[in-house]
Amino acid sequence: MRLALFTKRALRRTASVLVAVGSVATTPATATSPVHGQTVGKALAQSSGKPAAARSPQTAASNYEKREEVQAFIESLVQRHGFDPKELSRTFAEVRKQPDALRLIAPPPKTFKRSWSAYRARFLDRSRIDGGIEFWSQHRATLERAASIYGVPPEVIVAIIGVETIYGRVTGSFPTLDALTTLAFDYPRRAEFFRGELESLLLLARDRRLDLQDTRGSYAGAIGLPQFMPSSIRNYAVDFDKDGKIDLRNSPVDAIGSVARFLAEHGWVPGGQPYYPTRIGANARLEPLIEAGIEPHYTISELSGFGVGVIGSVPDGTQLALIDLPDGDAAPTYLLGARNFYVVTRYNRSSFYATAVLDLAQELRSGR
Ligand SMILES: [Ca+2]
Repeated sequence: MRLALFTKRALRRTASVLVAVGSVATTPATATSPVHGQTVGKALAQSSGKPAAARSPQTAASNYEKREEVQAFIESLVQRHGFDPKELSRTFAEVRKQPDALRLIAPPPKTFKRSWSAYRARFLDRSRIDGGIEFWSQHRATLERAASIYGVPPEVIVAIIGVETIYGRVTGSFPTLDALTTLAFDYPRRAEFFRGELESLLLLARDRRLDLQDTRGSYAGAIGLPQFMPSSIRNYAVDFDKDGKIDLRNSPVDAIGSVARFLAEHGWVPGGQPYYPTRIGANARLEPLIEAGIEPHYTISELSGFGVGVIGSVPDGTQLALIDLPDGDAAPTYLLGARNFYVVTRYNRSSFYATAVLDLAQELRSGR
């Protein structure tokens, strides 16, 4: 499917264009509050290679600055952060609404059945495995430095960057300011979240001289190799190549350090096994465990009271959660998630996502 979404500005500034929109069938659309990785799967919609001239440019600005709620937002930024109101009005006057961002973020129909096996096949493919092994050897020293500082193993850092953007190959071509403004003011369901991210983007532009006109990424505002949202850039990104600026779009070294720091700050336990295979008894009571959520709170002996066991052994005192991975009409897959599984879900709040990242990490480690 071709997308006709190009503004003059977009045509001028980029040779990369939106091309085909892949199936969204396996995306973690039920994620409640994605921090990153909103692009997973859907990011594949954005690749490069077709001439921009083939698009119909949308020339008119969308007059966001005239809308009451945008004026209130500007006023609030002026009050709380001392922005110049005229400058912000000028910024919003340039914004072009992104209808494709609204289309891509829409949840799937209620009848849609999520499929773990389809999702897994998509992210554990040859290009991600081979690309990951190559990325790992290219950046071995950096990955080892990140592992020693933050305690996160190289394969997990590489796998996240692989699932997010195929090692930087697909980082998105939506103008970030336009995408976030569209979602902040034309997608009521998540308005609060996206207004927060828009605020973070404007603060990054002002305080760290991020070029708003030049910043592109996913339809949901995620940026660079690791697809960090603006608030995550402000809170967790690091200048890991020490060139004086944080650049997640062009510096794989900054991306590696930033992913490792993100996981460390969210409680990554060095050396901790992220999940364990489980044995489900014939009379197991799974519903209460699924209801309890994915944050690990049960010991293995508590789980056995529900008819749920582990295959192999688990260190004493390990807290676990039952993770269910629905698979269309087939039987779901279950596993027992420990702390590090939960930490990966802070990157993208989806058990499909976390399991794919961790399984890809395992493939990379054994494939080296
Ligand atoms: Ca840097």
